Amino acid sequence: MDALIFISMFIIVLHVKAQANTTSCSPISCANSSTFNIQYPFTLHQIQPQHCAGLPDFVLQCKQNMTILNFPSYGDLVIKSISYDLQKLELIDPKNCVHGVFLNLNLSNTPFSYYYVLKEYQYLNCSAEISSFLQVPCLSGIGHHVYVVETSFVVTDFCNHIKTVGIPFSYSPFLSDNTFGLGLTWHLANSQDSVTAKFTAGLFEGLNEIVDDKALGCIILFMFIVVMLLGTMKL
Ligand SMILES: *[C@@H]1O[C@H](CO)[C@@H](O)[C@H](O)[C@H]1NC(C)=O
Ligand SMILES: *[C@@H]1O[C@H](CO)[C@@H](O)[C@H](O)[C@H]1NC(C)=O
Ligand SMILES: *[C@@H]1O[C@H](CO)[C@@H](O)[C@H](O)[C@H]1NC(C)=O
Ligand SMILES: *[C@@H]1O[C@H](CO)[C@@H](O)[C@H](O)[C@H]1NC(C)=O
Ligand SMILES: CC(=O)N[C@H]1CO[C@H](CO)[C@@H](O)[C@@H]1O
Repeated sequence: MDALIFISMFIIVLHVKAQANTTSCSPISCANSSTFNIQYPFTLHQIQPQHCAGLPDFVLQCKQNMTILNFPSYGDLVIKSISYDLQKLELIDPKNCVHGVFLNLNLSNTPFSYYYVLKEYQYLNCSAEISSFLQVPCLSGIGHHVYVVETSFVVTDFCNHIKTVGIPFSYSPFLSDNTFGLGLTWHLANSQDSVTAKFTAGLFEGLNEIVDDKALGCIILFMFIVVMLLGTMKL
């Protein structure tokens, strides 16, 4: 019974502490001009206090006032907007090569997927130009020409098939516009998508903090002694 009282008081203290600290977890952004806030499940690397728990796959960075999401399979992408209602991210490729993103970005071990419906296309690397298609300028160079063609296209002798990938929207030359189609959505595991998960995350952060929080340690020790004393007085 006394243990129960002690544990309840302990949890109440933690809860109060966690709540006191939520003020410093208010949404923030990388630039004053930014039109969106960074909030759960996203979190800002090294800027927000540690206890402002986001999820590991959702850690963003600020670089030159830009909000950056890094993908190991591709590198940095710039976030243009986040819609928390639609669970939609609009991204821009800082290398200005959206086809490089479609070709290399591997979302399979991430909580992200393309927001738009995908259609498969093949990427070809050709040693000569194909006059009937527009090459992808950012992937082509002297002596090699990269094309995005329908999967039904029969690969000619002077072309290598690089990869067949699903890309958002129907292919059009306008895709060389680096903002087009780079929309992602995210999926949380059920356990991450609840108020309890957020509270539990906060609680664990709280527990970590207690280790270096002498004042709180004293309060808990005091509570413990009081509970013990109450216990002995009853005897
Ligand atoms: C953003 O605005 C706040 C006050 O409005 C100011 O204190 C801060 O320095 C600004 N930050 C930048 C990066 O301009
Ligand atoms: C970031 O924004 C602030 C004002 O909002 C500006 O003074 C500063 O030059 C910007 N930095 C970069 C790297 O663009
Ligand atoms: C993406 O990565 C996973 C493993 O991380 C791999 O199994 C899969 O083949 C990759 N997909 C592509 C299209 O490279
Ligand atoms: C296309 O081929 C050239 C040379 O054959 C190579 O340097 C280049 O990296 C290839 N591009 C892609 C996207 O595979
Ligand atoms: C009011 C309060 O408890 N603030 C604390 C929030 O957390 C930081 C550590 O991340 C403490 O330093 C503050 O004292």
